[in-house]
Amino acid sequence: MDPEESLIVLSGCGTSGRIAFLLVTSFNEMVKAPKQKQICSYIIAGGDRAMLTSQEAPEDDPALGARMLDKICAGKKHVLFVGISCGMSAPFVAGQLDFCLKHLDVFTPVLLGFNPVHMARSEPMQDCSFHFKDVAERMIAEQRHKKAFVLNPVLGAEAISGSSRMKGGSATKIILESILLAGHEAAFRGKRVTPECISAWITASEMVYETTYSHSDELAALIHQAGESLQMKAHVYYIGWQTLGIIGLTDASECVPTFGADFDDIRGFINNGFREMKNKEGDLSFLGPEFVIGHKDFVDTILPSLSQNDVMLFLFTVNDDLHEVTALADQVRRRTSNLHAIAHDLEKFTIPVIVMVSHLQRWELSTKWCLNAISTGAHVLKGKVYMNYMIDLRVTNSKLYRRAINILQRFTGCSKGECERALLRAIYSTDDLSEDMTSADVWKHTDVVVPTALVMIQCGCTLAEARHHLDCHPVIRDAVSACFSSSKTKNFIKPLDSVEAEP
Ligand code: F1P
Repeated sequence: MDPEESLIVLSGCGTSGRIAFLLVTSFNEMVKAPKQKQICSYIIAGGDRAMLTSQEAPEDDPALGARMLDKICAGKKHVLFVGISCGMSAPFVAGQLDFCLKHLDVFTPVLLGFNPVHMARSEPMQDCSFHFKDVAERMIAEQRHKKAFVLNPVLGAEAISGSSRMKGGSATKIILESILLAGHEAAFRGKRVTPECISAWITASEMVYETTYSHSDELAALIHQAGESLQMKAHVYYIGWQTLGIIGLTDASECVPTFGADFDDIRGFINNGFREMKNKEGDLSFLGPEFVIGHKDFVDTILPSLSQNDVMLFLFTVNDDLHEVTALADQVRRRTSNLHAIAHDLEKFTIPVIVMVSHLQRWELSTKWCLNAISTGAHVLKGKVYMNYMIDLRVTNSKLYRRAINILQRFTGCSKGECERALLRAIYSTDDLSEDMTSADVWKHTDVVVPTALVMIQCGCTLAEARHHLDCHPVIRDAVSACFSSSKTKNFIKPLDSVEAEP
């Protein structure tokens, strides 16, 4: 493969884009040769800032996806494009696949998702004559001629979890890593890659899974600690090294749109900050506090005010500079004893005869699973989840808007129209919706709109009453539960001036 003429591009939105970035970074590191152009590149909707903050509006724009792909492939003769959309739904990715299908002389498109094609999203897309399902079906048609490929094992828990960060990120990583590593073995080491090699990698991931969850007692203790911290309005800090630092940053940043968390409830830091990330756009720290990510930044800005209630979690492996790890741990210990570590060593993962698989990739996967469990469990303990639904999600694009309406319908049994109206009332902060308050511009909203709408519908109350009810119950789950139990008697919300504060 000549990097002057050829390129592999992995692209996705949100979690899928972050996994694309992680895979590309590791792969380029593995194959890097002096003065050689990189073989692999990533695209994330919203650009590099989307790696640390949720930038979900660009996901809705198929033309933007196509333009970004066209730009990074300029001058290339052969491009393997992998569009990742776990729910087979992101318009940004659909636009890219459509672009590839129109230029099959250059592009070999691959769609990776975890839905059957007949369940791909069929909602109209912004300024576009086709929808995601159309594109997926065209991909299937081209697959017959081996011009395109659809990888869609049906697994994961999007429908249950309401969030793709726990749905497809790990499977995306396992599948694409296997493909990239197989390609590497074949192209650079002259090895014959058999289906057995590939399934050995999948089996290896299963063993990582078993090893990780064999520590469920320790994990439960960490979840408990992190939950207590969040309930006390304290913080959880992940201090990671190398790609484990990226895993920490990713997990932390996803708590904001998934659980309605503040950006500093759970925060990640990585050694050497953006230099270690090696992202295309370089140092983004000028964008604001969410983008301040180096260990040194942690020491300068957080450590001086660290309290015993904050949980510190170090993420490292035997390959990291253990003197550096110890030195930082000593500094932290002077302020708190609430210090924990997920540390990987070789003994723990002795998986026989799988040549293709590097230890680091297994450690990344294991760390991802641990952190997903810790941050999710902590938010459950904080009351951000009601009957397994992450109801305090941010409504920041069309998919999440639909998801919010579905959640409202599920809990209230009301019609789609009623639920949409309540959501719009919460979004526009009004009880009187005007004709032109369509859904066109609603995604920018970030307040607790779903719980507010839920309370309004269930209790037949005004916006102000619903907000007051939520203010009286700082724990979202309690607010919603109270609403459901009291609404059996309907008028549970007293007039505003007679409501007493919660004890
Ligand atoms: C992409 C994504 C998710 C995010 C949210 C919005 O999903 O950005 O990562 O959590 O659900 O969509 P997908 O295209 O991979 O299904």
